[in-house]
Amino acid sequence: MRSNNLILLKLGGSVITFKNKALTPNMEVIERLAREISEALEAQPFRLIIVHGGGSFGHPIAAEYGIASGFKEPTQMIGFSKTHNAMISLNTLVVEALLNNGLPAFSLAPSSFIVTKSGRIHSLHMDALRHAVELGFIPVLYGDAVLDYDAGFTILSGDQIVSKMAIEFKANRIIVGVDVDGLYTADPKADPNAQMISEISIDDLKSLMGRVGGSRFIDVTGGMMGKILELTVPAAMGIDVIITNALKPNNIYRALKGESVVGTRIVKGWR
Ligand code: IP8
Repeated sequence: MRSNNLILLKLGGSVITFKNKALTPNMEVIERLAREISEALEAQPFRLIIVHGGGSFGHPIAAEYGIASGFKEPTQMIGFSKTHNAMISLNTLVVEALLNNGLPAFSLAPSSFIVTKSGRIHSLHMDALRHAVELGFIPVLYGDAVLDYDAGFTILSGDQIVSKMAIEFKANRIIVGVDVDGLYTADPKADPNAQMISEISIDDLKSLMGRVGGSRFIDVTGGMMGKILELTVPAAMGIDVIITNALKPNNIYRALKGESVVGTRIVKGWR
């Protein structure tokens, strides 16, 4: 039963930053997306949790210090803190853009309420987040450097957070904003014959898995493949999942309003 009318919106790091330029936000896109979110909420109220990725803020620093593969030596600790801090900087830009559009955006650091075990969310304290959503805030979370029971620390992807939150809240819909039109039969940036898939079942997704490819730029959490893997769990529970190009104006606005957009829907059914 879904009565909370909640949408999980993931804004990919490749959308809100220039992935090939260290620590460079794409302010034009961040501001446009904030406007689209505000206009969609004005047209039709719904509850919303936003989760954004790391792009050129989180990933290069995490890679430099080997944060995703866990604690090996004390020299990494400064890298853990720098990664987390870079994510706070990016998060501040996203939150500010939302605030400037009159939206009650509320930043919550995943590393302060989540501890992972071997990279998977293990201990999760949802009280503040639940309360914030109930009151009508728009929590803005992000992929983060987190503490891990087995590895000491690791990188928790925004995609794992989105999936987990969608399951916890029994969300109506997950919208994943990326820098391509949707899922392709091969990596569209490398293969000109790659074809966009508008709807795919979980079973077909699994067979496609090996062909989708990672990311051209440093992506310590697995690029498009990692994203898909995470999304199969909520999709299997019947949560609507749509992957669309957030670099193209109005896709996020339309998807938030439940209108059809160019993109890939992941459906529960088997063919
Ligand atoms: O970009 C990872 O989140 P993602 C964030 O959603 C960091 O995979 C800190 C690298």
